[in-house]
Amino acid sequence: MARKLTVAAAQVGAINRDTSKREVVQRLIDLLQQASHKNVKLVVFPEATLTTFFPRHLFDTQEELDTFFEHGADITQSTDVKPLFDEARSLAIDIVLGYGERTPEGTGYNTSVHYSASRDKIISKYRKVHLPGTVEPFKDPQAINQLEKRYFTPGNLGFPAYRAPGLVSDAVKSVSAKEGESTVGKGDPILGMMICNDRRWPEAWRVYALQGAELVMFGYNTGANMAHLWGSQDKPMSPEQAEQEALFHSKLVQQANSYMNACFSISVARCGLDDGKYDLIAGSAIVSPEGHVLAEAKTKGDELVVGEIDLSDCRQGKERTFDFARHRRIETYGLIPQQTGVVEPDLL
Ligand code: CDT
Repeated sequence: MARKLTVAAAQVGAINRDTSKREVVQRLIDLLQQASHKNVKLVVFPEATLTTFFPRHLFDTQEELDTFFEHGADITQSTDVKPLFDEARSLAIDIVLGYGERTPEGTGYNTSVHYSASRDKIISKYRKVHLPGTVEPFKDPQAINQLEKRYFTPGNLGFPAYRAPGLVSDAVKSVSAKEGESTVGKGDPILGMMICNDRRWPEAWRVYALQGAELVMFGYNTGANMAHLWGSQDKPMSPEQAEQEALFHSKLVQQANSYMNACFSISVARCGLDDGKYDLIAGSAIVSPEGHVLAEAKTKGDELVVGEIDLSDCRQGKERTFDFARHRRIETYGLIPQQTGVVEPDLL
């Protein structure tokens, strides 16, 4: 049974430190309008879409830092961002949006939400689990900081897969399911969100796959030349080589994990040269459950990457090579939830 859906990665190019949220939101609305002309039903925006990637900066005041976050319990009502949700509703397009979330209690999270146009509300929220970087800035003034561990708390919502209504036709619902007949692979799409660095961690993908995820979506801000974090200062690379390497790893983890978890994935970059000096990779892509790139960005700026996917293509992997119920051997995986760091065998 085909379960077809047209999706898009809405890649967003350079955003400077002083670019206003209102200006960014207008660019996102332009991308949404392009999506509407291509019959797209689901658009994924990047990590921390609304501002420059602020964790690279150390701020003098909490007040200034707070301007980069969204405050309040419901982002759909946030003054600067509401026009985006209004546009999504009127175009009948679901959106996934990353942003800095400041909770009413004052905790900062790197967050992503799925807004369902048919329900006119947020149907799922994800908070980034794997925060990269450091708490303190690097001593080297030339280094580009990544202060996510300073500004955000690790996500406390786990990796919650969810079903999104209104995206595929003829989805079997709990009320319409026939008694005794399997509903596996016939319901509304099963989705999961991650954010940037999470994509490099197979545990995150596997937890979604264990919930039957058919499409994993994530935005990213990945430095094109982050020698202090990647460690490439030990093996000097030209800026061009460093960018190619960062792009290679980004595609590698997306293609490999899509294949190993038999799911589609959409990756979407915040990219380009922020403030004329902070370079972020592009490379937004839609990848199939067999690990093939179906569509990818051609530029390093605002660009809509569109693909038609058929969620029934996940069945091949989920029912054969990666039929977890038949082939996983959980009696041998005990270390995974027991141990964080590496413990090597005793020396000989
Ligand atoms: N934004 C984000 O998570 N960026 C990270 C940088 C990692 S630096 C080791 C990424 O995984 O792309």
